[in-house]
Amino acid sequence: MQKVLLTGSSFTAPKDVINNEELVRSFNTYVQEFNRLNAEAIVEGKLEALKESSVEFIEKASGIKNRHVIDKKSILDPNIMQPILPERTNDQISLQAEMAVEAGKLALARANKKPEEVDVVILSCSNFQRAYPAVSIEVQAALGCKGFAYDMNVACSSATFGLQAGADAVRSGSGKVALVINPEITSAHLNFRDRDSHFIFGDACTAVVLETEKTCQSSDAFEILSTKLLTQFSNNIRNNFGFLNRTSPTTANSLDKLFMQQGRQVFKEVTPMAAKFILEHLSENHLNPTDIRRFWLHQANLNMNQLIAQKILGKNADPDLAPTILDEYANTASAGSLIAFVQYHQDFKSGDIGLLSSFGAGYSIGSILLKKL
Ligand code: CO8
Repeated sequence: MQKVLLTGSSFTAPKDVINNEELVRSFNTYVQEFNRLNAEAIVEGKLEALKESSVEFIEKASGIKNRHVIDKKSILDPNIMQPILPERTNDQISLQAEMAVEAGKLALARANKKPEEVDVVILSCSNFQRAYPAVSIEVQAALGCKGFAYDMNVACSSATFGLQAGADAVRSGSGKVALVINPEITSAHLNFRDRDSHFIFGDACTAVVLETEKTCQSSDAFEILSTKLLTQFSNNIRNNFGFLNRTSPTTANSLDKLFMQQGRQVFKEVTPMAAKFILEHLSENHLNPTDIRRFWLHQANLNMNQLIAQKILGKNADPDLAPTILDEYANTASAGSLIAFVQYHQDFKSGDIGLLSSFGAGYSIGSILLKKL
């Protein structure tokens, strides 16, 4: 079997940063105004008063301190509380494609590859900005790549599932060089008026280049030793946005068309599932947890990652073994574990093995074993 290599990786994030203090200040201004305007109904028991958010809760419950977003100003405006991203004309590059092109170029440069050497482009993320033509085909054209392109979505596991799809394409020979990109505009599908989740997400984009040894010109390559994926249906993380919404006008804009989750339930169910899955993957590859130099885990919640690492290793993991990036970038959906990889792999020596893992909506779990060449 052909060895498939990961030969370049990158991530980009918008310059705008919102810290917890700014986010909570805006949220609490909205809450106070809502309660003031509805004071009578609240006193009469017809309406429940909204509760304020707190920086302490956010940091303790999630580990998140900052998030990067495309439009800070509108998100923080208590009268708007969402990004405002004006629609572009059809002859302009679309926002999501623009994001993907930037990260894609960076990953290609690191892999020492020209865009015309790429013949598979996969855009894999939690939300696509339109139904068709596939955003990936726009990216393929903007970069000048050859071959074919397609979009795929497995929510927070989109990067690991995309990686397997790209690796399979290269291994089978349906393409020679694959570029897998994860442009996550999470802020557009987040309900910034929801106290339980307003702090969770940030925008970012990651990209990787996959190819065989025959074409590799990278000095920073990893062999993809093995990939393993799992899905199991759950409604606990759900977003009902879709093309049928307009056919049900009374519910077309209801809150379930944004991100919704039973966060506590997700935490309880996904943590043991992910730990068991990773242990199975290691065992199938005759590896012990102690053989792994670093775990680049999905970045949704710091406590969750610490518990998963503890279940895998039987002890707490230090930041060198399981690094965290969600303090700065929050949950960037599928991009999270790859941001951790991009930031924390330069110290790997030849032969070192790392494990990249995602978990989230679906439920979906992905685990990728990477060995430094
Ligand atoms: N400020 C102050 N207090 C709060 C706040 C707040 N903002 N929010 C809740 N509280 C209170 C609650 O009211 C509750 O109070 P009480 O005990 O009096 O009832 C208390 O704090 C505890 O609330 P929770 O039980 O909800 O808090 P948790 O400790 O469970 O923490 C988390 C909440 C952080 C959400 C946590 O449950 C978590 O991280 N769970 C895992 C979530 C996860 O991994 N989800 C994956 C989703 S991502 C994914 O799959 C991709 C989807 C696609 C993305 C699309 C873009 C948007």
